Amino acid sequence: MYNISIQTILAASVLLVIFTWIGGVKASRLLYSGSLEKLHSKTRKLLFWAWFPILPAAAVVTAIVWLQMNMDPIFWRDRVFLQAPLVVIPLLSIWFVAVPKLLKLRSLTRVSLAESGAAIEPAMFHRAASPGLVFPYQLTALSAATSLYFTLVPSVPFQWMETTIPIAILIVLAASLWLRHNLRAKQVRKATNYQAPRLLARFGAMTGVLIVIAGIGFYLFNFAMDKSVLPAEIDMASGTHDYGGGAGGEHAHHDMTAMAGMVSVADLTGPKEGTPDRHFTLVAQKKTVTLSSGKTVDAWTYNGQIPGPELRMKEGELIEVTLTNDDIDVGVTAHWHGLDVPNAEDGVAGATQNAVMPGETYTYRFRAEQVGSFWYHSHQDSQEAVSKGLFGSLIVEPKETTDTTTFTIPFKDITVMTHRWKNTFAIGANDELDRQKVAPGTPVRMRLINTDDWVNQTYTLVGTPFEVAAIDGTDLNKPGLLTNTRVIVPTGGRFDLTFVMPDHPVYLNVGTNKNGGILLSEDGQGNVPELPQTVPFDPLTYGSPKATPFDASSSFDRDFTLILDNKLGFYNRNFDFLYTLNGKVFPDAPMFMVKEGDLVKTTIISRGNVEHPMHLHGHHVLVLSRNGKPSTGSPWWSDTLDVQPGETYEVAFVANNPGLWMDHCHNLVHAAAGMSMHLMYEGVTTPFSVGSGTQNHPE
Ligand SMILES: [Cu+2]
Repeated sequence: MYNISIQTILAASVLLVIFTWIGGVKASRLLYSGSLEKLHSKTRKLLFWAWFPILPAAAVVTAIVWLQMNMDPIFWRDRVFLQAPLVVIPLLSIWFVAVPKLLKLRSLTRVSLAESGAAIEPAMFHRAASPGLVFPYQLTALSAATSLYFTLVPSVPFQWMETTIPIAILIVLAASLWLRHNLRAKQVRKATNYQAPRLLARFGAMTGVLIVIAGIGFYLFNFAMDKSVLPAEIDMASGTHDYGGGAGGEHAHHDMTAMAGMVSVADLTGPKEGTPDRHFTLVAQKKTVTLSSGKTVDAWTYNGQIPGPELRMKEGELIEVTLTNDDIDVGVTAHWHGLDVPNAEDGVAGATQNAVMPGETYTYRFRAEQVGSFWYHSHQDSQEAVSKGLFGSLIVEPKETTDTTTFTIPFKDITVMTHRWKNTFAIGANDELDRQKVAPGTPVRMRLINTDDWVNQTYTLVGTPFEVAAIDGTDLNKPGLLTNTRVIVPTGGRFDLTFVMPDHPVYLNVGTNKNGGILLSEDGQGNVPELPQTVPFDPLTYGSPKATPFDASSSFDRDFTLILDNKLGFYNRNFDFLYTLNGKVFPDAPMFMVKEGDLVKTTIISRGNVEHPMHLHGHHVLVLSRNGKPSTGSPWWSDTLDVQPGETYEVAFVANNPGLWMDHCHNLVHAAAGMSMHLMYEGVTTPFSVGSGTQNHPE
């Protein structure tokens, strides 16, 4: 409903501008009617253009009222106090100032027509040129255009300049029009025998005005475009600091100025000493890979395969990964998505390391401390790299091979890594129905990993009740049995489903194609079943509560607000709808500042019109509430939290992993368009930088 409201405001605002503009032009031309008959019929048409804009205006106002009645002030404050007056007040001036004058003129022309059918009398010219008749129509159009501007470029959080400049332009333009109409009215009154200017003269004057407006517009357009160019080099440790409210915020500034005890990101490494328990080699290379159907994909791969090799490890093991770049010209890294490793091992080009260029090698060392389903991908040019195949799954098994109280061997572990290769959907490298043999009675764990870009993937498990055992690599407490439930995984997110294989086929359907999925059966045969009606899975109330290190009633050291929104504008010379973080895009987006040990709360509010799976590196956040409703099920820890339009999430985490951590939308196309910010620990510096003058382009 939120989305319908904001789309209504947008669409109706566009219509309002068009309708009022037509009204304004017609009002101004009334004077040039030529004959009494024409003048009379034009007054009728103009009455119609007083009525017509009421429809879109009413739609805008209704949508704003709905927002005001159902949502928090952050969703409607600007719309109620800025946009609604811009739409309503000028419209009232049409009705209370212009229309009475118009009616008077209409009755005069009617009488005149009935009596003589003669030419227009001077008194009628005076009335047709009256600023009180013409100006309200044109003011309404200008005002509607300003309201539309605020719809496209909202000033939220409130920015003084961003609000006053458009209003000032509106006032200047309105004042010019008012002066022009007064001048014109005076000329008409002075002339004893008024003659409308010739069409050519009017056309010339109008062209002149348009050229001036276009010139100013062109200048502003270019100015904004040039201003949006990203600097050649950006140090991610610099930026707009946001210290959050809360207890820790006050002293924060002083700590920053104390330069003692500064630590470089490059020194925040995993264990440097010790023989690794497990060593992996990843070689990034271009390769044409064949999917199961025989279709080929020109891919960027780790080790020549898509997805890259599954990295399986056990809890507590010391892991060493050697990454070599063969021939990926833009460079590569390996980021362990969801695994909270030390900062220097996080694999973000420009933040925690330099991109690994062709011929170079980089070694990561970390201890696998969390059990669960993760994935890794390149965080250099990540939108292109991930879409082309530089990713793989990363699974951390518990220390014991199996939990004997729950599972009896053998245990079937299926990684379901879904990805769209251009127009071909595949699970792993399988783009056909994937049939797998599973003996009845076998415990099954399906690890759903959505590696796509801007696709909230839907997974429907048919043929058995199941549990959602884990989200984002964290087990849920006492998950209940589910049936006829679809699980929607945001891009970058992971959900683990568990069940015991029954004596009949089980089918995991992915997406909207009925035959896209995995069919499990005893003999590898069987038919794809009909898909039932389903309800979406909701983690907010699922499972049972369990004690957590902190909760909604804790006292927080930092309290941040993060508003996600859309804005029409430039990003690095590209004109587009930008996805903003507190009204800004990288590198102007705020940097959340914390101190080690802080308990941090963040309220994420999405005013925009599309979903944003927000991914915080190096930490897992605990969901406290959604839309004011507290989380009442199992503790819900997330590293990739999908925030839908109109939603508000309160999340919290402990700042226990010092460094410089990316916090971005995992719809990588959004991140690449600037929806990227970072969490910064006080006292941390980075020797790395990003920008066109460097080799590092993390998004
Ligand atoms: Cu996004």
